[in-house]
Order: sequence, then structure tokens, then C-alpha cells
Amino acid sequence: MEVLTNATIADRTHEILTQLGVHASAYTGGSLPVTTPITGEVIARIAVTTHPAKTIAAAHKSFLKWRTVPAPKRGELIRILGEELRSHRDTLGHLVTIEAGKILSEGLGEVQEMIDICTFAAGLSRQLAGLTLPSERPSHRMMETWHPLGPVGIISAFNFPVAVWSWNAALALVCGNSVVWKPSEKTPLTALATQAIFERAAARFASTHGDIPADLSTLLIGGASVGQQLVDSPLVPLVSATGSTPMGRSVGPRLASRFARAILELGGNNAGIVCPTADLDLTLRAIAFSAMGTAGQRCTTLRRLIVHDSIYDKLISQLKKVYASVAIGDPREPGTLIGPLIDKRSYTAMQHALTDSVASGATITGGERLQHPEAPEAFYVRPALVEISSQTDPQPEVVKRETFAPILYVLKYRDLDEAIALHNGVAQGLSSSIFTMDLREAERFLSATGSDCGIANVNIGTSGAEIGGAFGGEKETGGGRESGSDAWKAYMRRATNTINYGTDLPLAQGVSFDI
Ligand code: UN1
Repeated sequence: MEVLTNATIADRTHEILTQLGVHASAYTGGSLPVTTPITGEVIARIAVTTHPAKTIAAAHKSFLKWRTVPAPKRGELIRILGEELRSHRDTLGHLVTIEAGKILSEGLGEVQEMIDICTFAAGLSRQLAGLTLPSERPSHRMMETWHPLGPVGIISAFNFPVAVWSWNAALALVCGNSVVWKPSEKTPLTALATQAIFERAAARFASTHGDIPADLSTLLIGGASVGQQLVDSPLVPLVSATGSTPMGRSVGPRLASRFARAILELGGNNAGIVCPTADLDLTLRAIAFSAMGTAGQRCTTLRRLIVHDSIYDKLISQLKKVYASVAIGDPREPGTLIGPLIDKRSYTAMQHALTDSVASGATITGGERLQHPEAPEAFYVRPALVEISSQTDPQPEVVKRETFAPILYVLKYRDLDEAIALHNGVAQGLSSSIFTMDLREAERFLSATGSDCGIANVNIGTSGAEIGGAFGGEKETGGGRESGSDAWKAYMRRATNTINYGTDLPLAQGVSFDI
């Protein structure tokens, strides 16, 4: 394994941050050390937000002005933001690679998602439409109006350090809201860079379209206590939080206790069913990307593979070859497919899961650490294929929990009902796939008695969802939806309006109340 250790990784980071418009004072001398998982070394020290309440109050003030700007004009800001992102795609993508450790093509892909959601949201700004409904009363009209909601809190995770902000922010802003973003404390540099890009877009908007309120998009840097202030603020009517199920268990009830809205995008334990008629070559490629891509650190990562008995040996022997040969190393190097895990904690969690798997009678291929003498604090691993023995528990506890690492559990099935029961037999419900050429099997999987997930695919993997669809999942995944389709509705409040254009005052339900 090659890791390009060099003293210049911090210099390169600073160069990128400067190019993106982040002042050095923002990332030097602060109390929060930022490391790159590529080498494990500290590349910046950033300042933690000391008064989150002030930032939130400023965002609220900003909202009060922004909500009066016509929606298509708000869309113009997001169109400009998309342009800025387009021109900084390579630089920001590179920074994502340095800070989150994903390979360059995935770093760039993440920025592409940001650009795409801006395009989507700019168009959406002219389509925030409410229904007109028939009134039961004569000379009456009933309609819905969608209004801005308030400052939207965004809590994002390290693995998609910038795209998740954009899915939420692009929609929230065209919907007339301001946004307050608490990025993962593991990836604050990409957040600073995104903020600088946003500010440039806002300045461009102001130069051609007049005033724009200050603090329309703001950052809260820090750990869980900073996030809690966002969650508990009465000025924030909606918080969209991405992260683990335990995080959601803390955030969800706090929001509910003050009747605020939540969009929770929590853990996944995504499975793919491989049927006897599957196109095995395509299936193999889909599994490789979904299970090993981003070093298994996507919430949509394929974690369980449920394979029909008749093709099990053939598929698994091919898969083992791929697992043994896949290129692991410096994510900046062309040719690398698997970068590092985010940190030591993540590596330890992976090793625990593998130990628990062995205890439950599983057979493991891969999973070992690949150490580099010059980067002792970096955690590279060979992805693990874990075959669960059907003689014991068909789906032991370790398989049912989400371990955020490249572990693919393989289970065997004989009939589709059994496969679907295994598939749905976990607490999480984000993404799912079936590989089959049999129309009945595919349609069954997509039906009410098939996959219980928010995302169900046929002949593609579980990860890499497009922004045009609503993104999110059921059960312990939290139930929220972000990104495309009509996910925007969660970022607005709906008013039902009834207008009487007659001279009488008929009451609904035929009630009479003559005075
Ligand atoms: C996440 O891992 O938090 O479907 C989001 C995908 C990406 C988003 C993943 N578009 O893999």
C-alpha cells in the first residue's frame, strides 16, 4: 500500500483554503485540531463557536428579511451558488478528499451533487406550488399557500461533509429560510470553504439584484454541546440531522419536546438480494462499489448481501478475488479505490464487529489493517467479506447493527419470502437492492410486501442515490426525506386558505348559526 506522506499536505490544504477564500485566521490557532485521515496528521486548528445563540439570533433576523424576497429571486441566489461551485469543483473536491479521505472521483462527485441540487432548487423556486381545492360552499375557493418556515438547522456528518449541507441549504434557501449549519467536528474545513463559496455567491447576488440579508447561511463550529444549542433553540423550527441512530435518539425527542420539526437521516443497514437469474457481472460491479466504496462509510453502503443458494459459490468466489485485489491507499492517487477510515475509533469498531462475527461462527476474508510506517495514525483496512454460517443464527446481532466500515455480511437464502424476511429483519430501513432478471421478483421487492426501506432499487447497488429523488429511510433511519421530489415541503409551512367571494356566509358541514 502506498501513502504519499509528505510535509506538504497541510500546506496544500492551506493553499486550497486560500484559493477558496478562507482567511488563515479561521484555521490556525484555534482549539479544535483537524486531522487528515490520509496520514492522521493535524492540518489545521480551528476556532470553536463560543456563542451559538448569537449566531442563531442573527439567522433569525436574516430570515425575517429573506422571506419577503420573491421565491424565483431566491432561486437566482442558488443558481449563482451553483455557478460558484462549478468553478471551484476541483478545488473543493480535493479538499473533501483531504479532510474526509474519500477518493478523488468521489470527492468531485460530492461537489457535483451540490451543483446538481442547486440546479434542481433554482428550478424549484418557480414551482413552490400549492393546490387549489374545491370548496363545499358556493362562491368559495380553497387553496394552499406554502410559506417560509424560519431558520433551518443543519447537522451533518463527516462522510458527506458538504453535499448534505447543500441538499438542505439549497432547498431551505429557495423556500425562504435562512440556514444554520453545524458540520461534523471531524470535517470543519470543508464547511469553512463552503461558507466562503456561499458568501461569494451572496456578494454576486447583491451586486446585481440589490441587498441580501447578512447571516443567511451561518456556521456553528464545535461538538455535541454546540449542536444541542441548535436543537434546543426556540428560534429554529426545523432541524435536519444526519448521523448515527444514537445521535437521532438524542436529537429527535428534544425537537419533539418543543414541537419542532425533524428531518432525521440516521443509520442504514442496507441489503441486496441476489436472485438466481441475476446478471452476475453487473451484480459484482454493483456490489463492489456499494460495499467497498468510500471505505464502507456511506449511510447507504451495502452491508448485507443475501444470495440465492444456487449461485452462492460462484458469486462469492468472484467477490473474494475482488476483495483481495482492490487498490487501497492514498485517496489522492489515481487508481486507488479505497481510502482510509476516518479515524482510530472507526477502525476499533470495525475490529469489534469482526471479532463478534467470528464468535457467531462466521468466516472472514480480509478486514486486516494495512499499516504504513510513515503514517502510524492513519487507518487503512482491507474490506472484509463475512460469510455467516446458516447452521447458526441466520442473522446474528452483529449483522443487525450498523458498523460504519467496509464489512459486507453474506447470507444465503432458498426462497424469496425468506430473503425478504431476512432483508427486513433489521431495525434500520434506508436503502435496498434486488438483482434479478425476473420481473415478478423485481416487482415483488418494490411492492408493499417487499423492501421496507425508503430507497429500493433493481439491478443497481444501494449507494450513490441521485439528488432528484427524495432521500431518506424508515424505522431507525429516522423517517426524514431530503433532496429531490417534494422533499421541499418539509422546509415550508402550509396554510390552507378559504376565500368567500359571495355575499352569503354559508357554514361548512351545513351548520346554521343565525344571529
Ligand atoms: C450519506 O452517506 O450520508 O446515496 C449520504 C448516496 C449519496 C448520499 C449518501 N448520494 O450514496
